[in-house]
Amino acid sequence: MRRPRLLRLAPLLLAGACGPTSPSPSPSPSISPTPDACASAPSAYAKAITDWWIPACSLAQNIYDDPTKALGPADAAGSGPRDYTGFVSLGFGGHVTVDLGGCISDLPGPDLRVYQAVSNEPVSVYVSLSPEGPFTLIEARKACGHRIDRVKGYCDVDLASGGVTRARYVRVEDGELYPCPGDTVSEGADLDAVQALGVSTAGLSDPLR
Ligand SMILES: [Ca+2]
Ligand SMILES: [Ca+2]
Repeated sequence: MRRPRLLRLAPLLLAGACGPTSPSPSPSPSISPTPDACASAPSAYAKAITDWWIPACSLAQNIYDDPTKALGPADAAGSGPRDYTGFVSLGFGGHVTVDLGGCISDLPGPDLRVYQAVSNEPVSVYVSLSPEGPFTLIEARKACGHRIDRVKGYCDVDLASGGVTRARYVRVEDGELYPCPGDTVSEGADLDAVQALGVSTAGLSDPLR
């Protein structure tokens, strides 16, 4: 513990040695050893993929393998089995982890909406303040598919279910556990989008970045 403390003091000592004619630097936020995951405001929808994993068996079967389909507002559409658009099939126990771009806080009621397309396949949801985790489970194998239209569906989850007060990274994991290889080209839950419910969508004419 002693060495890091001395290192943090070093810039202050150097600044003091510069003499009165040197412009005094404003306090630097870089004194903190780790960036603040909550420094920026969150987006209403997932804005980046930080991690994903789909088992090789499912990747060999599935034709909806692009994790970036989970970014932005829900847009799943088309018709099955081969002409859907807008989602990623997670495969047997696979997952996609998204970055909201800033932290959300636990508010009364649900805090996240997971858009899961086509049917009512279950999902597990984990959250973290770091892309490397640790991730906290807030929903386990929740049936997910309140219908919006013939393809789009969703379910809501609450940070409080996992005892979490703040989160930035959201991992959505397949909870269907459809055996692989199966008889489908969309094994596992079909992830369309992740929405932070407490964040206004009013500015969405501005792109999500
Ligand atoms: Ca809540
Ligand atoms: Ca989508």
